[in-house]
Amino acid sequence: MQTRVIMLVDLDYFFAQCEELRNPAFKDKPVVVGMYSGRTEDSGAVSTANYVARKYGVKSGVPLFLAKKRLEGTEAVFLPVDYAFYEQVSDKIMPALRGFADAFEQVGIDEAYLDVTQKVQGSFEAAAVLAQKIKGDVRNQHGLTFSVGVGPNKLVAKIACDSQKPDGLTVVKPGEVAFFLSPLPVDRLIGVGRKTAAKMESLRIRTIGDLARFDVQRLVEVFGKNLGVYFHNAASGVDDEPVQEAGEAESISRIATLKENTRDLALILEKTSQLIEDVCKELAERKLGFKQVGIIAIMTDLSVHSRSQTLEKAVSDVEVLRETVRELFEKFLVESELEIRRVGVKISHFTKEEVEQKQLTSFFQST
Ligand code: TTP
Ligand code: MG
Repeated sequence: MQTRVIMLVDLDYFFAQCEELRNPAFKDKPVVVGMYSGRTEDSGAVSTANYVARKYGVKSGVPLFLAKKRLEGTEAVFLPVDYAFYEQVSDKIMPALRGFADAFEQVGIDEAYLDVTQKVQGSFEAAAVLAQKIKGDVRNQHGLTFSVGVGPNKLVAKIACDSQKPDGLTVVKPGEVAFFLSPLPVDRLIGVGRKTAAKMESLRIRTIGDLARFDVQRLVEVFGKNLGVYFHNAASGVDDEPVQEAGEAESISRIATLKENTRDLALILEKTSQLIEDVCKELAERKLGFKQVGIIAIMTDLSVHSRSQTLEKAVSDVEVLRETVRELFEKFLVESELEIRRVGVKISHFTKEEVEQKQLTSFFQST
């Protein structure tokens, strides 16, 4: 199974770039988009600033009065946030990006992950070419620039993107991940904020490489099991989160790591039965029926596989779910060779009516 090719696209100085878009005369001037709190004329903070302004030390979070001071004597333009307009721009760009991906996940007004594995047939060279093409298209058709990171997973793609801005293109191939990550400061990892970084510093962990080499057991002692293991994996560039389509928000799913890597159906079903309980709890709370059942298998090489089955009619029955998950895994084990590391269960294609009907039936049965 081939490794994944994931892109993270992050539009450059987004709010300020949108302002330049509708007013090209701003382009060479410092542009500051501010969130004015309204107490005094200058109270509030910078939402974002273009790269001309950033040269003066003006960026997100800087108090507006300070930004004004730093930009004194320049032709700086200060503007209030016009979120509705930025959303309109975003709503044009995102569908354009989506067209280039096998799977697409928007993660903010100006950011999206693209899984392009199939599109580039697993080739990072082809992905670099594709990224250039997308850049050209978005520039020509929409007049905007973005930075893009390409990596074998979301974590690496994100850090790659942040490493070269604006208008950057950074490709990190699977074999280059350790080399790329290890010199970077630990706070470049999602989840390592100021406090955590300080704690790590006291353990002499400064770079991502330090963190990757640090004894996992001790990390678990200091940060707890979940975080400790997460930090260890993240520092090693390991991340198997799939790029999740927004439409799939209309689904309920749970993923968990198996106690050991395995191909043993009984062990797999033991884990999925816990997941199914969770899924059904949420299903009951939302009073839904489902018509499609899916399974997710993440293998030891971190490749992600999914299989699904559409039912003849919508149900809300836990036994049907159990049985379908069993069948799907039975089939999947025949088709796959590697051991499985994580498993997931997903239901979708919801209906409200079925449940209402069922509730009626059970009402009559119980009276
Ligand atoms: P970012 O993508 O973090 O920043 P950016 O697009 O302005 O700059 P970059 O070139 O580094 O990508 O955030 C997207 C938008 O979110 C940004 O344009 C404005 C808004 N934002 C805030 O309002 N406050 C903040 O503190 C940050 C970080 C962003
Ligand atoms: Mg941005």
